[in-house]
Amino acid sequence: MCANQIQWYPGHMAKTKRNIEADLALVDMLIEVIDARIPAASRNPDLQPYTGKKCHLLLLNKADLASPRATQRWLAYYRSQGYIPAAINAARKQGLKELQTAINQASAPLLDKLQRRGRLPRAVRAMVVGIPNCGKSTVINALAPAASAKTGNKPGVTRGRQWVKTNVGVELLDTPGMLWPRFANEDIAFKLAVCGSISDGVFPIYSVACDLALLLRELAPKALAERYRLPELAGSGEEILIQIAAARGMLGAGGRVRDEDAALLLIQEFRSGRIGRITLEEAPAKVSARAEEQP
Ligand SMILES: Nc1nc2c(ncn2[C@@H]2O[C@H](COP(=O)(O)OP(=O)(O)OP(=O)(O)O)[C@@H](O)[C@H]2O)c(=O)[nH]1
Ligand SMILES: [Mg+2]
Repeated sequence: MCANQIQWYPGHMAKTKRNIEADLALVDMLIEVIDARIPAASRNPDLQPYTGKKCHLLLLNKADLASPRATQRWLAYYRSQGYIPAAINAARKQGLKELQTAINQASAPLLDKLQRRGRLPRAVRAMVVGIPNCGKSTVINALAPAASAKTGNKPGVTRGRQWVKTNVGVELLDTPGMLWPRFANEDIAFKLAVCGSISDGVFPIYSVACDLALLLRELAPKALAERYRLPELAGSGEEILIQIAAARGMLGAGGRVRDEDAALLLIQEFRSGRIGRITLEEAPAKVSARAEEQP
């Protein structure tokens, strides 16, 4: 497998990083949008230095594509780590009440401080940051009175910064998606690729799809078998792709099975949730029961 060859850090991301660092002085709060299917791999290590310095809200977006139970465990885990987390489906505007509660909780200390100093309450300013294509602009539009931020189903849609006013007491700064120069391991690169945060042209689609087939067989064998009517799930990733191609009638010249088409299909259908609601990584096990009970 050559997912370890995936390293994608286009020049504009270094600029995004510089802008984010400069703009941090202007905001009260960081809203870090992560992908609920990969709540660890979608966290940018370059943002770690700011954790604790600003109110830091962790938003598990695309929760509609993730396993609800796994999402609950991730929320409990991040709560136990001192974050204010919330899970939402920004595209359908679901979970906005929870998000509002999280924003209120995160901004309460700031508003208290203003009041103590005799200042008038003002809108809280938050910077929305995260990896490409995780739904930052969609989150902003879900909170704004009208769709203000450009969105699109590929990484790199937002190019510049943009302030958007909302009617929930917060002003949001949209930022371009940001990755980091070197992924710690190939597993992270693989997960970012299958969830759509790395441009399709930059990673080896076939080998990533083979790995995805194996991972789905491990995590959601029933959903995988049912989606493609696969009689058995034995064999390598390549063999599963061949079975998918055959089941879908993907045949080329001379009756050759077009497993490269199956590779693309598998990735696209995973991304759109057609195979099922699947979280690719589990929350660390050590979560106190108390944290899990909290709303
Ligand atoms: N299923 C699902 N799709 C979502 C959700 N939120 C956003 N999307 C989709 O994800 C894609 C990316 O959304 P954007 O809001 O453009 O993502 P972004 O993080 O701003 O992307 P960049 O600006 O490219 O970094 C779009 O096709 C959205 O419709 C969600 O909660 N669920
Ligand atoms: Mg955007």
